Amino acid sequence: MLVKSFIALAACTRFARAVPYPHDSTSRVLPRAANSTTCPGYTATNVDVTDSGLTADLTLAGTACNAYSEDLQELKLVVEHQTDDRLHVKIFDAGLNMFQVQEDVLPRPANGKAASSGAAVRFDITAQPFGFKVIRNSNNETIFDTTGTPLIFEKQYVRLRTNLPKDPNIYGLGEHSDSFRFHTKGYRRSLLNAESINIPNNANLYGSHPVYFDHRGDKGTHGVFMLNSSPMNIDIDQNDAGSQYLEYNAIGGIVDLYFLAGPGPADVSKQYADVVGYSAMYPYWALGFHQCKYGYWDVNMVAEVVANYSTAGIPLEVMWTDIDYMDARQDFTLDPERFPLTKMQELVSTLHSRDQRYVLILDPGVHAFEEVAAYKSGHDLDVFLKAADGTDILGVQWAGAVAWPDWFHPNTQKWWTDEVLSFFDADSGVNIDGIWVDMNEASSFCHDTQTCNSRQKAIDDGIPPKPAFAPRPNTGRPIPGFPSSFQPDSSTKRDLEARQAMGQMKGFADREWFNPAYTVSNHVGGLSDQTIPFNTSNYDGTRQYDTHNLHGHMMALTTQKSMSARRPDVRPFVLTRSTWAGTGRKATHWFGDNASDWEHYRTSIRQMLSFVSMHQMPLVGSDVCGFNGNTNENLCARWAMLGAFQPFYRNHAELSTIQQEFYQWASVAVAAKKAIDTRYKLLDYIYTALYYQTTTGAPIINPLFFLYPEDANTFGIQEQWFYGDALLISPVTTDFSDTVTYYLPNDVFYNYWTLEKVQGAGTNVTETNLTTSDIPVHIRGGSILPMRMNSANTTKALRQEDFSILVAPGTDGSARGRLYLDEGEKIQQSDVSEVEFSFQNGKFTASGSFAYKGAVGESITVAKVLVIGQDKAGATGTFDAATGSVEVQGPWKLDGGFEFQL
Ligand code: MIG
Repeated sequence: MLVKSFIALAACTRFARAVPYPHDSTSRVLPRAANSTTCPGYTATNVDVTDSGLTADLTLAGTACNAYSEDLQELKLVVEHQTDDRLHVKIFDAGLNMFQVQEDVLPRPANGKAASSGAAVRFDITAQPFGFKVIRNSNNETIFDTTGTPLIFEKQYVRLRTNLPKDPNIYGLGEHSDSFRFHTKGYRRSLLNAESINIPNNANLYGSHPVYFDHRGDKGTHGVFMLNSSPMNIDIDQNDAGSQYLEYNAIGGIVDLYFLAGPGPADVSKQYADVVGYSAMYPYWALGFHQCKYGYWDVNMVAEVVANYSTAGIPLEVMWTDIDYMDARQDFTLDPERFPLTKMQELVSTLHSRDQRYVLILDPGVHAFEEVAAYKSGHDLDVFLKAADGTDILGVQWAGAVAWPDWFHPNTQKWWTDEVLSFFDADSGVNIDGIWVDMNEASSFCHDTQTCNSRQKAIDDGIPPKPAFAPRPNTGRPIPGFPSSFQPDSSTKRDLEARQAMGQMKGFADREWFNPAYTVSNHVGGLSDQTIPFNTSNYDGTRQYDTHNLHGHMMALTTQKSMSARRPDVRPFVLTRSTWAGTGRKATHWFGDNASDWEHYRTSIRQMLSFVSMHQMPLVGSDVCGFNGNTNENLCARWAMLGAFQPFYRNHAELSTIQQEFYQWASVAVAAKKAIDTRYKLLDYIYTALYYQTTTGAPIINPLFFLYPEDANTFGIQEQWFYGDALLISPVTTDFSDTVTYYLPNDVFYNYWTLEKVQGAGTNVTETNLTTSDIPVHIRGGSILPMRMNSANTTKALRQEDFSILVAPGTDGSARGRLYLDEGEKIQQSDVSEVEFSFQNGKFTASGSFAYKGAVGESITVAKVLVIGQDKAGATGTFDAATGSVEVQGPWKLDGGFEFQL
């Protein structure tokens, strides 16, 4: 036990060293290839215009420049007005050799074949040199323009540049820790999923989301999604003449663009969801408060934390355990001394009896030794990534030398599900409620993947070796680095499939896998450092070179299905570190290993804004109070408040830090109680917002410009946000400060805490004397908030509380809101309610559908309606001059509509 702790500490010290993270302000000179300036571009011929798009052939227009590899001679262009608001532009090689993202990864949206004549945008082609513009029809605004810079389309390099207007407002392109709105000079976003200790600025982080939002105020907002998973640099810069551009530089894949016409920011969110998928709906309990720490040494300590929360009177909904529970950090095992099965079962049944939940972690790497059961079963089903000689590709994770699941192998789902089913069996295993998948970039402790000997590295790290399997016989994989004709002679089905797959969008077989001439900036080192080697073939004939960024996404999707197999009726809860476009369909995400400091407290806001509103991942958040390094009372109290207004609310810390549960400091406990109390009273409001994000794409977190798209002052705001669309959150954002200066748009607001009416003037407002349990929250005029009368210890108990409806009239005296009610956990909801509240000319109305009747003990009763912003009593209700509100007493049961005139 001691030995294990020591290893862990040693390993973590190595990772947790203080890394300075410069502020994201300096612009760099982005490297360019000298010979890319001489590239000939393409000529479009056979342009065939149809009612809803066009097709054309593109031919290299001169001598190949071979800037970074061979120019491809013949390309195809397909342009489709898939809907009135979505234009699809695809440029790919006529030979179909370049990699295209598999349908399993991202099922393509249907082409609705909208008529070009009615579409929001038009496509203007220039044949020679080939280029195109996308123009918004309503105002002739050019939203994308590749003319003037030749397309480069090479085996290992694809470049496409669009001209942009001056000072563009560009956002998205996660995952990053940079400013929410991007710098426009010398700014690079690198999309290459990687281990990212202390989430550095100006760097590639854990996930890749190649979509950006371009907001042009009253000229509209549009989105551009590049459906390409290859590592890429996206450069936002100005040329020597000062003209602004955005440029894709990918090391593979094709140009596969979806233009989302908006015209409002939330319209783009919806249109993006139409392409990558709408978020899954999550259980009601997932919105509760979560506690985790790396370094809860044994099951007793875990139980103690749960007990301490209850003693402190701080509601804890979900308890987590990190890799500590595993036997020598191996997936699907329990440490027999520290986390024995019987005790784990007691822990879980106790949690469940108290209506609390439990989540455990899994890593992708499986300890590659014969006596490791999950390795043996995976080996039997042949699910691990293999080298050409049939041996496992190894890496090093916490367990030691690990084999990597091939998420593209047809047996992998079954194997993983079987492991999940048996290990987490409700009776004979650990009956968890959710799974957390980590390290799935994939992150390997081997630095140089070409030279590192994983088994030796594990030994060097102090992890005892176990006897290995003999290598498997060659199963006929394509051999990386050789032409596709040079393949092992084998008659296995697998080989046939792999060979048939060659030349069908699987990527060229003969490429420079490790050091291509054009490379993508990677903060951990070379292109393929600290991960699975890029020359590794997947079962379907694709390579890690192209699918690296999909590893975490595929692990999350696979795990979600496994969770579904355990409890087929309920919504699975999977938290994943690595993500790609559309991961939100199935999983939630946290922003990884931040540091316990103010910079990362602020960063959490920017990351949330991008992920929720632009990447369709609503249930996200940062490690509250910070992960690496010791937090402190002031920061942790403020973060407890901050996190309560972010979607996923989990306190988590690293192994070597002090404990930072909210009960550790008196002021933090006070803040946390208030934060959770407030969050829970608003839980149905945010659950409703979540439901609508899953059905309409409208984000549950709104950047200010989403609601005030014509107010230029809002475009760069990154330390305030709307929780839902009605609550403006403006936290203190600096160390030991009791003051915050925030922006109030020109609109009616109400102080959430005092109900006082505040007329925003499109100016900054300063609030002082804010204790660590104070956070400025304003209700946006025009909103109706469904709230619970009281908070509770668990979300289950919360559902027994009556509702209280808060009406906050806007400038014109009216307001609207909604309430979605369902059973909270089931996938198939037979009876749901969608209640619409409105307030107009003094008349309050609740209408809509009312099928949800509530489980035994639950309340669906509205006890009262409070109308704020009033200066006198009405015919109904009681006027309170101090708060300027009229309270109208119910009760009204939400099994039907009701109304009253104030
Ligand atoms: O190398 O499982 O981001 O949340 O506590 C560190 C241990 C591995 C990284 C995750 C972090 C987790 C930790 N993991």
